[in-house]
Amino acid sequence: MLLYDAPMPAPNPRRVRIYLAEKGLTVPVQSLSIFAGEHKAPEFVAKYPAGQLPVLELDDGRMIGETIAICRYFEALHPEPPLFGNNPADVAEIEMWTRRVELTYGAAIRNIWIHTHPLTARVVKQQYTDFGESNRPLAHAAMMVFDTALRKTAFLAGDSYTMADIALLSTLDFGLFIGVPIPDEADALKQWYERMSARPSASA
Ligand SMILES: N[C@@H](CCC(=O)N[C@@H](CS)C(=O)NCC(=O)O)C(=O)O
Repeated sequence: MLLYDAPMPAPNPRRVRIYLAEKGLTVPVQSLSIFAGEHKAPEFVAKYPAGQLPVLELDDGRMIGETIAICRYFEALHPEPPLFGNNPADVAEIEMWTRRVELTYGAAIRNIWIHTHPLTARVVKQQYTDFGESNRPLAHAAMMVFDTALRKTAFLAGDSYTMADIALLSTLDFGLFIGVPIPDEADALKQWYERMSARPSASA
Protein backbone atom coordinates (compact mmCIF):
# COMPACT_ATOMS: atom_id res chain seq x y z
CA MET A 1 0.00 0.00 0.00
CA LEU A 2 0.97 3.62 -0.36
CA LEU A 3 -0.45 6.59 1.52
CA TYR A 4 -0.46 9.82 -0.45
CA ASP A 5 0.03 12.53 2.14
CA ALA A 6 0.52 16.29 2.30
CA PRO A 7 2.48 18.28 4.90
CA MET A 8 1.15 20.83 7.37
CA PRO A 9 -1.01 22.86 7.37
CA ALA A 10 -3.26 20.44 5.40
CA PRO A 11 -5.65 19.16 8.09
CA ASN A 12 -7.03 16.01 6.44
CA PRO A 13 -3.75 14.24 5.73
CA ARG A 14 -2.69 15.13 9.27
CA ARG A 15 -5.74 13.32 10.67
CA VAL A 16 -4.45 10.08 9.12
CA ARG A 17 -0.93 10.72 10.40
CA ILE A 18 -2.20 11.31 13.95
CA TYR A 19 -4.39 8.21 13.72
CA LEU A 20 -1.45 6.04 12.58
CA ALA A 21 0.77 7.50 15.32
CA GLU A 22 -1.85 6.70 17.98
CA LYS A 23 -2.02 3.14 16.64
CA GLY A 24 1.76 2.80 16.43
CA LEU A 25 1.48 1.96 12.72
CA THR A 26 3.95 2.83 10.00
CA VAL A 27 2.99 2.68 6.32
CA PRO A 28 4.79 3.70 3.13
CA VAL A 29 4.09 7.36 2.45
CA GLN A 30 4.49 9.66 -0.54
CA SER A 31 4.13 13.32 0.28
CA LEU A 32 2.69 15.63 -2.39
CA SER A 33 2.78 19.42 -2.39
CA ILE A 34 -0.69 20.94 -2.57
CA PHE A 35 0.83 24.39 -2.99
CA ALA A 36 2.77 23.13 -6.05
CA GLY A 37 -0.41 21.50 -7.40
CA GLU A 38 1.02 17.97 -7.34
CA HIS A 39 -2.41 16.58 -6.35
CA LYS A 40 -3.80 17.97 -9.64
CA ALA A 41 -0.99 16.65 -11.86
CA PRO A 42 -2.50 14.71 -14.81
CA GLU A 43 -0.86 11.42 -13.84
CA PHE A 44 -2.16 11.69 -10.27
CA VAL A 45 -5.70 12.70 -11.29
CA ALA A 46 -5.72 9.83 -13.82
CA LYS A 47 -5.11 7.52 -10.87
CA TYR A 48 -7.38 9.35 -8.43
CA PRO A 49 -9.91 11.64 -10.14
CA ALA A 50 -10.95 13.37 -6.88
CA GLY A 51 -7.46 14.90 -6.84
CA GLN A 52 -7.51 15.40 -3.07
CA LEU A 53 -5.35 14.25 -0.19
CA PRO A 54 -5.11 11.98 1.68
CA VAL A 55 -5.69 8.89 -0.42
CA LEU A 56 -4.54 5.35 0.26
CA GLU A 57 -3.52 3.11 -2.64
CA LEU A 58 -4.13 -0.53 -1.77
CA ASP A 59 -2.01 -3.40 -3.06
CA ASP A 60 -4.76 -4.32 -5.53
CA GLY A 61 -4.66 -0.79 -6.98
CA ARG A 62 -7.85 0.52 -5.36
CA MET A 63 -7.67 4.14 -4.26
CA ILE A 64 -9.37 4.78 -0.90
CA GLY A 65 -10.06 8.47 -0.38
CA GLU A 66 -11.75 10.29 2.51
CA THR A 67 -9.88 10.49 5.79
CA ILE A 68 -12.43 8.61 7.84
CA ALA A 69 -12.67 5.79 5.26
CA ILE A 70 -8.87 5.44 5.30
CA CYS A 71 -8.75 5.33 9.10
CA ARG A 72 -11.63 2.83 9.20
CA TYR A 73 -9.65 0.58 6.85
CA PHE A 74 -6.73 0.61 9.29
CA GLU A 75 -9.12 0.17 12.22
CA ALA A 76 -10.53 -3.01 10.66
CA LEU A 77 -6.99 -4.35 10.26
CA HIS A 78 -5.79 -3.17 13.69
CA PRO A 79 -8.71 -2.89 16.12
CA GLU A 80 -6.59 -2.13 19.21
CA PRO A 81 -6.65 0.40 20.75
CA PRO A 82 -10.15 1.15 19.47
CA LEU A 83 -10.36 4.67 18.06
CA PHE A 84 -13.83 4.20 16.53
CA GLY A 85 -15.36 2.44 19.57
CA ASN A 86 -15.88 -1.25 20.27
CA ASN A 87 -19.53 -1.39 21.30
CA PRO A 88 -22.63 -0.04 19.51
CA ALA A 89 -23.19 2.98 21.77
CA ASP A 90 -19.54 4.09 21.70
CA VAL A 91 -19.34 3.61 17.93
CA ALA A 92 -22.44 5.77 17.50
CA GLU A 93 -21.25 8.48 19.87
CA ILE A 94 -17.82 8.72 18.23
CA GLU A 95 -19.46 8.87 14.82
CA MET A 96 -21.85 11.58 16.03
CA TRP A 97 -19.04 13.83 17.26
CA THR A 98 -16.81 13.17 14.27
CA ARG A 99 -19.64 14.13 11.94
CA ARG A 100 -20.35 17.26 13.98
CA VAL A 101 -16.70 18.28 13.75
CA GLU A 102 -16.75 17.80 9.98
CA LEU A 103 -20.24 19.08 9.17
CA THR A 104 -20.50 22.09 11.49
CA TYR A 105 -17.10 23.42 12.55
CA GLY A 106 -15.16 21.87 9.65
CA ALA A 107 -17.57 23.22 7.05
CA ALA A 108 -17.41 26.72 8.55
CA ILE A 109 -13.59 26.64 8.65
CA ARG A 110 -13.49 25.42 5.05
CA ASN A 111 -15.73 28.29 3.93
CA ILE A 112 -13.64 30.86 5.82
CA TRP A 113 -10.49 29.40 4.24
CA ILE A 114 -11.85 29.27 0.69
CA HIS A 115 -13.69 32.58 0.69
CA THR A 116 -11.61 34.92 2.86
CA HIS A 117 -8.00 33.75 2.97
CA PRO A 118 -5.35 35.45 0.78
CA LEU A 119 -3.58 32.12 0.15
CA THR A 120 -6.67 30.62 -1.51
CA ALA A 121 -7.40 33.83 -3.46
CA ARG A 122 -4.70 32.63 -5.89
CA VAL A 123 -6.51 29.38 -6.76
CA VAL A 124 -10.23 29.96 -6.10
CA LYS A 125 -12.04 31.32 -9.17
CA GLN A 126 -14.30 33.60 -7.14
CA GLN A 127 -14.10 34.39 -3.43
CA TYR A 128 -17.43 35.34 -1.83
CA THR A 129 -15.93 37.25 1.07
CA ASP A 130 -19.21 38.15 2.80
CA PHE A 131 -20.23 34.51 2.71
CA GLY A 132 -16.85 33.49 4.09
CA GLU A 133 -17.06 36.04 6.90
CA SER A 134 -20.61 34.88 7.72
CA ASN A 135 -19.10 31.52 8.72
CA ARG A 136 -17.07 32.97 11.60
CA PRO A 137 -20.03 32.97 14.03
CA LEU A 138 -20.86 29.43 12.92
CA ALA A 139 -17.33 28.28 13.75
CA HIS A 140 -17.59 30.06 17.11
CA ALA A 141 -20.94 28.43 17.89
CA ALA A 142 -19.62 24.99 16.97
CA MET A 143 -16.60 25.45 19.26
CA MET A 144 -18.94 26.37 22.13
CA VAL A 145 -20.88 23.14 21.53
CA PHE A 146 -17.60 21.20 21.85
CA ASP A 147 -16.74 23.21 24.95
CA THR A 148 -20.06 22.27 26.57
CA ALA A 149 -19.43 18.59 25.86
CA LEU A 150 -15.86 18.81 27.20
CA ARG A 151 -17.11 20.26 30.49
CA LYS A 152 -18.61 16.79 31.15
CA THR A 153 -16.09 14.39 29.61
CA ALA A 154 -12.31 14.28 29.27
CA PHE A 155 -12.51 13.57 25.55
CA LEU A 156 -14.94 14.74 22.91
CA ALA A 157 -16.83 11.47 22.62
CA GLY A 158 -16.57 10.26 26.22
CA ASP A 159 -13.89 8.96 28.53
CA SER A 160 -11.31 7.82 26.04
CA TYR A 161 -9.33 9.24 23.16
CA THR A 162 -10.99 8.58 19.78
CA MET A 163 -11.18 9.59 16.15
CA ALA A 164 -13.46 12.45 17.20
CA ASP A 165 -10.56 14.02 19.13
CA ILE A 166 -8.26 13.59 16.14
CA ALA A 167 -10.81 15.27 13.86
CA LEU A 168 -11.28 18.18 16.24
CA LEU A 169 -7.58 18.73 16.98
CA SER A 170 -6.50 18.86 13.35
CA THR A 171 -9.39 21.12 12.36
CA LEU A 172 -8.80 23.45 15.34
CA ASP A 173 -5.13 23.74 14.43
CA PHE A 174 -6.06 24.58 10.86
CA GLY A 175 -8.59 27.12 12.18
CA LEU A 176 -5.80 28.72 14.23
CA PHE A 177 -3.57 28.73 11.13
CA ILE A 178 -6.17 30.72 9.18
CA GLY A 179 -6.85 33.09 12.07
CA VAL A 180 -9.91 31.62 13.80
CA PRO A 181 -9.09 31.60 17.53
CA ILE A 182 -10.54 29.33 20.20
CA PRO A 183 -13.08 31.52 22.07
CA ASP A 184 -11.71 32.99 25.32
CA GLU A 185 -14.71 31.71 27.23
CA ALA A 186 -14.25 28.10 25.99
CA ASP A 187 -12.18 27.02 29.01
CA ALA A 188 -12.87 23.31 28.70
CA LEU A 189 -12.07 23.33 25.00
CA LYS A 190 -8.82 25.24 25.64
CA GLN A 191 -7.77 22.76 28.35
CA TRP A 192 -8.64 19.84 26.09
CA TYR A 193 -6.61 21.49 23.29
CA GLU A 194 -3.55 21.74 25.57
CA ARG A 195 -3.85 18.09 26.55
CA MET A 196 -4.35 16.85 22.98
CA SER A 197 -1.48 18.97 21.68
CA ALA A 198 0.82 17.46 24.32
CA ARG A 199 0.25 13.90 23.05
CA PRO A 200 3.22 12.66 20.99
CA SER A 201 0.86 11.93 18.07
CA ALA A 202 0.03 15.64 17.74
CA SER A 203 3.43 16.26 16.16
CA ALA A 204 2.58 13.89 13.30
N1 LIG B 1 -13.41 14.92 2.65
C1 LIG B 1 -12.01 14.75 2.35
C2 LIG B 1 -11.39 16.11 2.17
C3 LIG B 1 -10.01 16.03 1.57
C4 LIG B 1 -9.46 17.43 1.32
O1 LIG B 1 -10.20 18.40 1.17
N2 LIG B 1 -8.13 17.51 1.31
C5 LIG B 1 -7.50 18.77 1.04
C6 LIG B 1 -6.20 18.87 1.84
S1 LIG B 1 -6.52 19.06 3.56
C7 LIG B 1 -7.18 18.86 -0.43
O2 LIG B 1 -6.79 17.89 -1.05
N3 LIG B 1 -7.31 20.08 -0.96
C8 LIG B 1 -7.01 20.37 -2.32
C9 LIG B 1 -8.20 20.35 -3.22
O3 LIG B 1 -9.33 20.06 -2.77
O4 LIG B 1 -8.00 20.62 -4.39
C10 LIG B 1 -11.33 13.95 3.46
O5 LIG B 1 -11.91 13.84 4.55
O6 LIG B 1 -10.24 13.41 3.28
